[in-house]
Amino acid sequence: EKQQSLLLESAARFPPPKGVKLSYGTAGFRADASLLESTVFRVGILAALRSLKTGSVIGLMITASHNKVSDNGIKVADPSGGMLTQDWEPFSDAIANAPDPHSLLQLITEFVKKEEIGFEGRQPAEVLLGRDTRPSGEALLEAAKQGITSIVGAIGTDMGVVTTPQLHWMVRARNRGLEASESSYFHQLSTSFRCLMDLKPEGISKNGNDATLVVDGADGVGGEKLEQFKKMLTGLCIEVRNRGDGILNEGVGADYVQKEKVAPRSFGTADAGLRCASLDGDADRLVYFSVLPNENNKIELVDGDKILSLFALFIKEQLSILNEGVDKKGNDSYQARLGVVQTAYANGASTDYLKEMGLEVVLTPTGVKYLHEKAAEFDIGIYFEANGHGTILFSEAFLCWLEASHKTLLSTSEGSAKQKAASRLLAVSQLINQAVGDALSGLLLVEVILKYMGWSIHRWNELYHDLPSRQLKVKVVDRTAVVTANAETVAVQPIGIQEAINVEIAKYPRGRCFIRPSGTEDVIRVYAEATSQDAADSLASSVAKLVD
Ligand code: 16G
Ligand code: ZN
Repeated sequence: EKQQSLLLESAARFPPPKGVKLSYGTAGFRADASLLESTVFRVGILAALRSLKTGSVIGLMITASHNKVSDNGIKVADPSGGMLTQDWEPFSDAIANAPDPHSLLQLITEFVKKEEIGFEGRQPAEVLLGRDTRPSGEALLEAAKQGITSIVGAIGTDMGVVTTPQLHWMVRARNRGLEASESSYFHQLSTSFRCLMDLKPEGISKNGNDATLVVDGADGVGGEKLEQFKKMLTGLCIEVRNRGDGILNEGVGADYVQKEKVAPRSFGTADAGLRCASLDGDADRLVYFSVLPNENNKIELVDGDKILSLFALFIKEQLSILNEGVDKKGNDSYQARLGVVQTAYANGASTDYLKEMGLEVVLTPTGVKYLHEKAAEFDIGIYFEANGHGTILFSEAFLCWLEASHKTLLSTSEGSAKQKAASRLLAVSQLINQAVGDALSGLLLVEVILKYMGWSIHRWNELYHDLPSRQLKVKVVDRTAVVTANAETVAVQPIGIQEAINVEIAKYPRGRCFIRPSGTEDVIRVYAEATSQDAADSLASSVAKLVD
């Protein structure tokens, strides 16, 4: 009863906005910040319940990523540090839209019963809270805290302004009994980075990548953090621009650079040829680019697909060093299953390249939760969206084997090629975020690999040539009218539309095109690819007409 009155009382302080229906979407709730207080409060309740249910620490991140500064959002990190389990999404939609405190209480009571969530005898719920640099973040974080503490005994721990991947990393660390602070995060990344830098092969020519890396911080949290962190990085010189003086995500950031294919604000022809990178507003996306000379802000874009290809190349090389001379049935060998996961947005040339490398390539629908889940099925699963969100996951079984064999190699053949390959893979598993895509750790791994290969950004970009592509969006009354299948490559509804799309595709050599409802905006997205930009443009626009 105490619990019930506490909930009713606090819910009364956060009335939902009238006439707005919110949905958890691909990556949590997102809307204009002024509409979100009650939603965030309610997600606070959900996080406390999730913590009770799992007996673990849960995370809440207040961010709207690459969206405009007046927007905000909230997403939940599960005990592993990954996204909230999909089974709880319907409950989060339901409570976000409950019209009044009583209906909210009723939904919660039913859900607690159904999920058999116990309140007594357990350790109290604990939720780690973080937010990006948006001005609305502070008040929303307070609302989330009030939601958490409206569950008796639950604690909300404020981690302050952090990147999304930092918060996910902290949740994961806490649940593994490790210290969850920003300094332990920086320490782990810088230590594994140094280890990898020390393991560079001898005699690799220094091929132009000793120059400074110039980073666009999107005027958000990532730029701020990198400016702090770079002092801990030996052997890498970084200049951070757009550290927060300008408007968040406005003409800056990974989303802008990847979609518009132009240099962000504060970059221009004076930077032509330099190795540059761009983070998004909450630093979970990363793309590289290089400004072209004399071409008003045009760039050579090195997107998520190419980061994935670079990672895959490096990991595959280390695995083959480890397996050299070991026959397939060898006792001390471990045939690690390496797999890569992409979405339909991956450039067709990247998929061809990865397949030619002999890799297993799997497609999933858009959204980190799908890619992550798939990648976790491999011993080493590398996933990336073309937009720059991705990471590398290592299975526990493989890491166990790797640690053991690293120990044996250390005692028998210290300094051997195999021992170094094992050290490198272990360091990568420490460097790269195991919870979610992380621009800061991804950037460090890219830098290490470029050093290792002795490659410039141009050499890297030459791995394969992107097919020209075009993305369009079509505003529609009801985006749910489009239903897709096969990782969004086929539209099964409206009936007949796929056949019509196929007729258009057939007009272009190497043409590829798909449509899907956006998970974050009221639009249908169109993606088209062909052998020339004109062809990709015209394929996209003729398919967009079919949707309209
Ligand atoms: C969200 C997703 C991102 C996806 C994008 C697609 C997460 C953490 N983020 O930002 O992975 O690419 O949505 O947006 O899952 P769309 O559905 O509007 O095209
Ligand atoms: Zn983001």
